[in-house]
Amino acid sequence: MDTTFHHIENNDINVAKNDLKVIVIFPAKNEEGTIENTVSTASRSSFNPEIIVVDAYSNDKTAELATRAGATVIQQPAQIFPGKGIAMKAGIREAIARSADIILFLDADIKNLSQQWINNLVSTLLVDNCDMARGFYERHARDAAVTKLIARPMLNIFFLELSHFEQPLSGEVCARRQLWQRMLEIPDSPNGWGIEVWFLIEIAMLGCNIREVFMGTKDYSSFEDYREDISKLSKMAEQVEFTIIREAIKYERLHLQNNVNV
Ligand SMILES: Nc1nc2c(ncn2[C@@H]2O[C@H](COP(=O)(O)OP(=O)(O)O)[C@@H](O)[C@H]2O)c(=O)[nH]1
Ligand SMILES: [Mg+2]
Repeated sequence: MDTTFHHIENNDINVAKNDLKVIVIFPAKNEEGTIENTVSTASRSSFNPEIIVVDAYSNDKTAELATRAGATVIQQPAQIFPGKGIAMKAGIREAIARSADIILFLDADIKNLSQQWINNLVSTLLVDNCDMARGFYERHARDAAVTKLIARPMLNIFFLELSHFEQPLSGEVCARRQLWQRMLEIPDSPNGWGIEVWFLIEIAMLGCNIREVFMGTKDYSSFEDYREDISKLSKMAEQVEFTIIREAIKYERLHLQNNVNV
């Protein structure tokens, strides 16, 4: 067996553990049921990360429980909802101010988060020497409707080179500070649900090397909110769709619609 890979991996990870500052950011809106566990699980991962929770003025105990679990809690800077984009950008600014080398986002509503997720994403960035590592999952047949019916089909039309991504809307994404800093400099980034696919497209258009990492199954509470009523996803669908159209205009991909038989 060739052990070179493992040798390099261990060296890199040891260097990372000692020298690199990893910051994990959780955008969170009313996640009192899961936030304590997600924050404490993440903080126990091998890279000793600092944890930032960007709270959406939750009216439950999210902020209190996150603080108790050891996170720094900041409020997202504007009371605009859905505000996942605002929250992610504010989290990046805060992590840069705290001299993060690597910034990793995780959704706060994951019930089965394990330290391995954080370890896998950060190690992929270091060992594979890629620019972004993204989590992907085995999803329930009725889960991920916006991914399956909006994001992937639209990327397939306008950004064919991104059509292999299983989870273009993954909330579990990891990159170095410099790449996130670059994202903050690009104008007109989305404030809501468009942010994830916007980051993916912008980072890909920079020519970056993006890896998807398999995380197993994801058990999370937002699925319970919409599994009985899929119309709860319509705002997200609208924002993701509009973001991809705007990016298609920006990157002059609109003519590709002619390739679609309707
Ligand atoms: N700060 C902030 N976090 C949000 C907002 N909306 C959702 N979140 C958080 O973003 C993550 C993903 O949201 P979720 O509703 O689970 O989306 P889904 O998993 O894609 O259906 C969760 O941790 C939410 O608590 C918001 O407006 N502001
Ligand atoms: Mg969720």
